[in-house]
Amino acid sequence: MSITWQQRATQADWAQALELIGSVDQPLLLAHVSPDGDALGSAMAVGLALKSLGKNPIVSFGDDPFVVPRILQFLPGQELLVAPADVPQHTPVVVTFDASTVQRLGIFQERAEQADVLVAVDHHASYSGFGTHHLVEVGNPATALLALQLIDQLGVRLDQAMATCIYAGLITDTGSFRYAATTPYVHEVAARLMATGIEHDQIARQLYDTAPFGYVQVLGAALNRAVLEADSAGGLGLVWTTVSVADRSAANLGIDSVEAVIDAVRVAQEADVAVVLKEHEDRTWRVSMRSRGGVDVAQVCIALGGGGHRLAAGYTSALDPQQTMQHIRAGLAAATAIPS
Ligand SMILES: [Mn+2]
Repeated sequence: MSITWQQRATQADWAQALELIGSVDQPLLLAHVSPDGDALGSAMAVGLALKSLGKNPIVSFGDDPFVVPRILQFLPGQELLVAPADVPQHTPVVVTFDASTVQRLGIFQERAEQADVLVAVDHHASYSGFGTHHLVEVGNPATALLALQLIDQLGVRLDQAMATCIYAGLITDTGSFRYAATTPYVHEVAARLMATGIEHDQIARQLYDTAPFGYVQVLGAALNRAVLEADSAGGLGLVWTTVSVADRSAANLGIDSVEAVIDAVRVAQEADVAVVLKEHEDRTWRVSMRSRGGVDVAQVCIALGGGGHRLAAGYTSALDPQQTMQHIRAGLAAATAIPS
């Protein structure tokens, strides 16, 4: 069973959120753990906008150790980042970006649960409803588009730095304008962002086309041991592989550096569903799941404690890869079963 957030942010929701964010000098802007371009780009863009209004926003995310993923270190606004341990004890207004559940805030979870004002900005079908205020639009292609709306409503003139952050979010969540989420509006926004003078080619290169040689080797090993199960997922097919801590440590790669392995695995045309299990240093496995459209993988991942979108979802498994794959096969079989 999937949970769907039914409300769409109203004009009153926007007005109230703007007033609350505008009422403090130091709003705390949080991306989800292991932030991607959409989460950190959104938080950073809004941070830069608030900074331009003379405020002192803090941008953070609940990872320990606190390391900005390599591919996002080029984003403007890094000076706004504060490690969780150094974030002031009391920040009356917290805004979260691209987090569908409070668990996705990592070590900020408790603080978020206790916040007097927590504005959640999100677009996931699996958004849980957490927070005191919600700027949530399920089906919106990217949280970055909601962040842009926030910047516009704050009355801030969009500059190149903010536009770079928004663009990073937009291409992350639309697969560089390839996914079904890419609407005419997405292209209109992209044109507006480009008109600020952003270096869109460099942004794409940083996000997708730059990695240490060690990554090439880890990718090769992961692809080499990929398994195709044509009968899984109700006969729609499953392709899966693993990336262990041992793989990564040999190449000195953080877990954020192997996010793109799934994009190479999912090209196998015999499989509707692609899965990559990535071992974390804490010995749990981060599961990434993609579908070509035959299976709602958000439903499968939500049932296993995670979240995401219909065609891209994930969860964390405490089991070993063999047991994890058994659960995934069962989940996929249930998701593709034809009701009798
Ligand atoms: Mn997103």
